Amino acid sequence: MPVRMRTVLVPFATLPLAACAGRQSVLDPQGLQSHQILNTLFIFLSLAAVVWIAVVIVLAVGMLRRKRSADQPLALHQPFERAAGRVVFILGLATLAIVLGLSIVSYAGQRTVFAKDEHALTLKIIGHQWWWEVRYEDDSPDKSFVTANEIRIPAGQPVKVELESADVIHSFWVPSLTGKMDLITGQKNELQFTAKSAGVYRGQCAEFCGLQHAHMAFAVLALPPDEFGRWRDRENQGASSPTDQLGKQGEQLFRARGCALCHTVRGTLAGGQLGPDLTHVGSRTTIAAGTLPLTPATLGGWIADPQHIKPGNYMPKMPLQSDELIAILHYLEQLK
Ligand code: HEC
Ligand SMILES: [Cu+2]
Repeated sequence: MPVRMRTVLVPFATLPLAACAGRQSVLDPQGLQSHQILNTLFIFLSLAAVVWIAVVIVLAVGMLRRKRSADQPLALHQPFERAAGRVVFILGLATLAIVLGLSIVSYAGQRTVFAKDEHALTLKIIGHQWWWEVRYEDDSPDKSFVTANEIRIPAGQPVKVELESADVIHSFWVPSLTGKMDLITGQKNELQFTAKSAGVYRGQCAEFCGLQHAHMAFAVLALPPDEFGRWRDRENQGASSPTDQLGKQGEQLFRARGCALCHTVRGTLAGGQLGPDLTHVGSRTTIAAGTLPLTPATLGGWIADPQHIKPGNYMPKMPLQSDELIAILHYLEQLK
């Protein structure tokens, strides 16, 4: 192969391998369910490969040993016909056995993937164009809270997510942990999964849901159970009031400039429901559904012009003076 062609082809040939590991991969399972799905895939794939190779070998032998056609092609050769009939019958039985066997493998796999645990931690997840509302609901309302685009769970414990949609059909998919499940308006779907160890796993909306579908990602953070408990206690509390002058000014501007019409900050007068809950936005790792990592620069850029970062999303560009922007940014950064 000419060197130039090789330099072009090699990166393409190795591209699929790049997807084999990392925090979003079905081939590197980190959950009980995704492990089972990979096992099932492996069994199906191996059997299909064996059948395919056998067919190709028989075909090759047939082609190599091909005889010249007889003088009377329509005349039947009885012993040969009988032998051929037997082969077809046996292969028919083998096909039946393989299909039955794979059905059993698939059924057994599904029993693990869709197993229900009574004591699972239950979350409600509501898909919006183009972000995820995450509700931790407890029997006592003072232990229930709402967050967005980030799902923190205890590692090693079963989690149940109840899935609904506020608008169109979305699909919840965390390849490293489990299979997909759709979020549909007016219907409650649910999915259970268990992260085997602590880590950060990436999820992605897997059903085309409009303009910014590709920017509708989320993170699942599996924490050691005691750390999860501490996080949950902290998240339960309302927003801390700003301590400095600039922060106080930011809190006022957050209401005066209309942000509070769409966003809730628990413990303040801001109670809008159209956008993500921002009570603890300062402690999230990304903004705008995984579009950007959360830093002062990206947060400021988002508030200044969300339509530039995520064109067509439902947060309008708000007319803000630069000192107002700085005050609001300073306020939001304190919402840890
Ligand atoms: C008309 C409703 C609306 C208004 C007004 C609005 N937002 Fe938003 N905001 C949204 C929506 C919807 C999103 C989610 C966008 C997405 O990711 O698709 C959002 C996202 C955000 C985010 C990112 C949150 C996250 O977790 O990703 C921040 C921060 C934010 N808005 C701050 C503000 C501030 C500050 C103002 C006032 C200057 C404001 N918003 C005004 C609707 C609004
Ligand atoms: Cu989508």
